[in-house]
Amino acid sequence: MTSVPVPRLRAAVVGLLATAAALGAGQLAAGLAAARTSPFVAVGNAAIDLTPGPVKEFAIALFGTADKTALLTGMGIVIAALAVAAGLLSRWHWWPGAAVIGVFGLVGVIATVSRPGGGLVAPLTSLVVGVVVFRWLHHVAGMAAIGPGTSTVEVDADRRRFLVTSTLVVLGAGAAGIAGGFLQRGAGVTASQAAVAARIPKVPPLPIPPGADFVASGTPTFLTANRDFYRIDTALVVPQLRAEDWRLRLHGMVRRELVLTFDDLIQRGLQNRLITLTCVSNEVGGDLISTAEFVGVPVRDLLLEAGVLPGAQQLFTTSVDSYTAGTPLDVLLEPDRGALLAVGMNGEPLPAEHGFPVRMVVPGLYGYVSATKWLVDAEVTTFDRAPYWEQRGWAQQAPIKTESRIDRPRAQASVPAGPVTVAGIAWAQHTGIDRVEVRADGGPWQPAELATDVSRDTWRMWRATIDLPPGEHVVECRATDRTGQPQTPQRQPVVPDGATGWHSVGFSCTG
Ligand SMILES: Nc1nc2c(c(=O)[nH]1)N[C@H]1C(S)=C(S)[C@@H](COP(=O)(O)O)O[C@H]1N2
Ligand SMILES: [Mo]
Repeated sequence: MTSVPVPRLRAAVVGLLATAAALGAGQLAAGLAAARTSPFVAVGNAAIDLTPGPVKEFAIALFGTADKTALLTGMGIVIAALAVAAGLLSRWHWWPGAAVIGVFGLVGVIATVSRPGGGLVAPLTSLVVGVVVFRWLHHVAGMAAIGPGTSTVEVDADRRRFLVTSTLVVLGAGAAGIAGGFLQRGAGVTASQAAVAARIPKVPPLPIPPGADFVASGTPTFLTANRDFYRIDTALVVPQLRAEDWRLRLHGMVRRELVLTFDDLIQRGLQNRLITLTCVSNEVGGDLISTAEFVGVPVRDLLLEAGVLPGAQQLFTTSVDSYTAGTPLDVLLEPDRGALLAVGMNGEPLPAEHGFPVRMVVPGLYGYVSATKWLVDAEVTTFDRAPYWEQRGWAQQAPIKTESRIDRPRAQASVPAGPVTVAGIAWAQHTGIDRVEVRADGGPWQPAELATDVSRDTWRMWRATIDLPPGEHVVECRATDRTGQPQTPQRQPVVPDGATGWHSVGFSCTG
């Protein structure tokens, strides 16, 4: 206790540094305990889980795929503000600030313990370090009772002491945080991926016929490189799961429950499939769509091996970080659907971001009802059980809708008048694309040239040339699938089961 209050700036610094020390220590303890989540990340995940669906969609719409960065930044700001407040509350006594930090530490304990793989060690370390460092720094900050009569020598020595202590705390917290991050990342996944790469038999990759894309005219490449493949998930940090530690339990309404190791799984025989994956949150004209050659074990084979009991309706899959999805069993059991428990993507083991070591992929269904990454549990059950996004108002069944997108010209582009090349993609997974048409300025529709057909489960590129005079123009496109079903012009939002409408692009021609 000090007779003279700690100066405001110092008090704020005490709060900030004690909090930084708590977070750094928590990260290090999580790394040492091989926990899958640090307290900071666990609080972030809890925040995501507690956020109402509409707010989450708003955040995704606002920040796009940077939503996680936005959340972590937001959390950082809130935590820093609380830390400063804790410091300022403690200008006369150490305990109000320590209490704030303690309560916040308890929130961290609750959030971490309620996450799979969280553990108690890291958040408790955070709490204790936060309170102890606060008490200690507060003591150093208030050592010299600065008042009338304090000598300048004393003031100088005091200032130096506080500065040195603060610097030590900053360095310690930073080093602990960085070391903890390394320990968590180096949980052996890179080595495990190398081992998997050697164990995946070299199945000859499916040949992509020439002319499967119109890259020169502005479409994407037919296959999307793994690093460019769109990524959507609720995981704040990428789950680190080694193939050696992986187990899949296939259970529920089955005659015979299966528990498979990674080796058990791939011994059942791998198949290659070209699949275009699409996110239900893809807006008309959006880029949440990519194509890869997946290799894996047919889901149908595993279901037949386990023996699905009558009355079962969905396969309820769960990831190591508790994401859940429900896939209709009638789709998975179709003899030619080609749903896979994938272990590889474009000739490599799955990247960690895309579900290493095992994920599901189902041609023709949006990712949220089918493409569970870091898959560890599959329960054969009825539709009574609602998975993650269904609990938040999204549709239970979500076949991908026939859609098309214009990639060239880009919106607001300026191109020379005359013959203008319009190019893009169209998709109707598991049905296939039959026709794409384009028109300019509401004029007559004209057929586009289609790229070589590769598979009904993948996107199809198209291009057309339209003669345009100088001035402003709008082009539109529409696709028709192989059942003769045209893409609807009716605009629908992404909620609850995927956006529809024609994509249009405005640009200008210069004379
Ligand atoms: N574990 C887990 N799997 C998941 C998700 C998730 O949030 N967690 N999101 C799903 C959604 S909404 C989509 S669109 C696809 C995206 O897969 P990708 O990131 O490999 O493109 O993964 C699906 N699988
Ligand atoms: Mo998605």
